[in-house]
Amino acid sequence: MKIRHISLLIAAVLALPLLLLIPGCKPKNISSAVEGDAAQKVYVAPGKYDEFYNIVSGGFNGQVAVYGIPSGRLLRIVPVFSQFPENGWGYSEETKPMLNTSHGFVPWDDSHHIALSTTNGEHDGRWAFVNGNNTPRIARINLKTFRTEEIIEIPNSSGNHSSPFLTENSEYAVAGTRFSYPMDDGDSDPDVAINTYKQNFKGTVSFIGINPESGEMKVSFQVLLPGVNFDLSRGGRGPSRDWFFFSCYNTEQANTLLEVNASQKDKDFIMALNWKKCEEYVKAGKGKKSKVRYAHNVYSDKTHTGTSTIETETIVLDPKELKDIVYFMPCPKSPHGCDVDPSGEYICGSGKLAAVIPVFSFQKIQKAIADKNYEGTFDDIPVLKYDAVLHGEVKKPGLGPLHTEFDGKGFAYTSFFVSSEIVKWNIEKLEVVDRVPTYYSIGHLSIPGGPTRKPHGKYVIAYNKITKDRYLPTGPELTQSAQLYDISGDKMKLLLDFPTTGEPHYAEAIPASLIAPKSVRFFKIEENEHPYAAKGEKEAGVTRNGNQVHVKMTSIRSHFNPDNIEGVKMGDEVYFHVTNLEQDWDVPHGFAVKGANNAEILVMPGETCTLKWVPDRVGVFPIYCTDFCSALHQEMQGYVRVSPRGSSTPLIFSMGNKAEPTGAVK
Ligand code: RUQ
Ligand code: CUA
Repeated sequence: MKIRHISLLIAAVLALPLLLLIPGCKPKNISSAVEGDAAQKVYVAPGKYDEFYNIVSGGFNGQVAVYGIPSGRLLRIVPVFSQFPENGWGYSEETKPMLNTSHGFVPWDDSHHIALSTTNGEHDGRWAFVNGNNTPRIARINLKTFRTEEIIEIPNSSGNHSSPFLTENSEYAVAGTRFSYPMDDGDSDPDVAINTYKQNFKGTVSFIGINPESGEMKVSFQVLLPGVNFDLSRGGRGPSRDWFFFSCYNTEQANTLLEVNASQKDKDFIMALNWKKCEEYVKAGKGKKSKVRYAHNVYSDKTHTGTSTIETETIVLDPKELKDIVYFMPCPKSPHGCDVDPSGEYICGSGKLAAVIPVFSFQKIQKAIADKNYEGTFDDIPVLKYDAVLHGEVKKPGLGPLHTEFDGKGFAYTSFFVSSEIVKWNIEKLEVVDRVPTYYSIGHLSIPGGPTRKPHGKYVIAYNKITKDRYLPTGPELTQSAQLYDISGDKMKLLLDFPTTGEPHYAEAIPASLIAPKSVRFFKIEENEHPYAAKGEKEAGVTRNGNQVHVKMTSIRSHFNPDNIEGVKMGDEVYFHVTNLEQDWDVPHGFAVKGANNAEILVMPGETCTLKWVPDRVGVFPIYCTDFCSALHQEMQGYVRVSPRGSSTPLIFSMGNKAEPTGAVK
């Protein structure tokens, strides 16, 4: 009897951790967190549109995903830094140059942060910028087409994490290097011992100028900085619009076991940088030239083709000589997020290991600079006194603060990774007014318009790092997850969980009304300047140039022209330049050929895309359309005959002819 009791007890104790993981044992407040009308608030009836576009980085998938809010429905995946076989991005001849870098072709990356263009600090619905973290790059997506139009590599950088945050009028996107490293431009010798970090490693922040009309980017200038880790950043706005703020960790300047060695000091830094002053110094010729190679890739909507140019020079400013461009402010402890409120007056640092959220005052920063109220210098850069620049601290807000967003009504919302919650607090009074749990371990959070002067408010969306038991299990790898909360009242209310692809880091949501009316429906065929475009079936044809065979092919419901091709030989490279002749919305045609070891392509109306195919054997190979385009989609097919090397089969092509067979002459 006794023994049975003990074994039951042991069984119960052993089961306890498991019990905690099953849905019945979720925290009590989960059921109360979802109110009775939550379903109604996120229900977008069939045929109705969502109120917001939510543009979400894909993390390690190197892409960007677009969801509707409040429904959480996935609308589109925009390939950026990663090849995407679904539509041939990075596989088609036109898009391969977009993934070129000074390291060669890099068809993947890790994208963390979205920045939507602003005018006067408000969303203008023109472009979305996103960073490539690993091989430093910034991409620009045109929100008329939801396509990546430009990718620029960031030279003199290693790990483009604090990027691509924007100035108020999108004059610049910023790119701070996460990893400091020995400079490797033409005038430096980067072959140094790793433990000489303190002497030899440097950081940089780059300012990527954005053309106000076309959006085209260029590396305008860079600022050389002490070797620390630059983590996140925000541009100022309103009174602080000339400034940028960056969180810095590893001010210990450790080069190994950072989890211990970079967690020694009680305070690291937020760096305040005056980009307007930098601009003036560049104009006055105070920059030094750095010889460094980086790729600049631009996709043209006219030629439907990307080109990659290798640039060879940047201009670098040195704050050791230009004394009034950079200041450090002490910030407890290992700060991650660094966020500016809509008024531009308050800057909050989120110290991952801090027990408070410090809020800095822009006015006080200006006064401390004017008064030279320094506590010392760090690598010759002035460090302002903490008390002199502090508006105040939010005490005991939670554990592991990461990022803060704003609702425009005087409240800030901070994500807490360790305590898995969103905490709402009053910016002026620094008082916590509400908190809600997240499931689980929230990273970024986003309020529509949260980083602008005029937040759209209404919702906060949590991007969680751990999903655990929230969805049906799918083996060891689980879906990533976002959660939507209503913030229209005093208290935050959980409305919806929705799964996300890749790992969502930052996201921005924007009212649909700023984008939907401008959305491109198709490309005008008469404006197609692709060199191999066939703007009508009469222009279709096949030509040979040495071992290159160029097929100018058209597609229209429901045939290709030509659809019979003979005279291709082993050793040939065949380029299928497919022009979609349709001039109507939502009628793409696909193209695939058997044995192609790149991808299929998906061609939008009015566009030309090229698939390169090197046949590996003699025979007759089918081609077909991969997008179900009409009732006769299955009939949209053809054949390519491949003959042996040196065969005398003439190069012929046709569509709709019952041509006489041409026998191979061996
Ligand atoms: S980060 S979870 Cu790469 Cu933006 Cu903070
Ligand atoms: Cu064209 Cu199916």
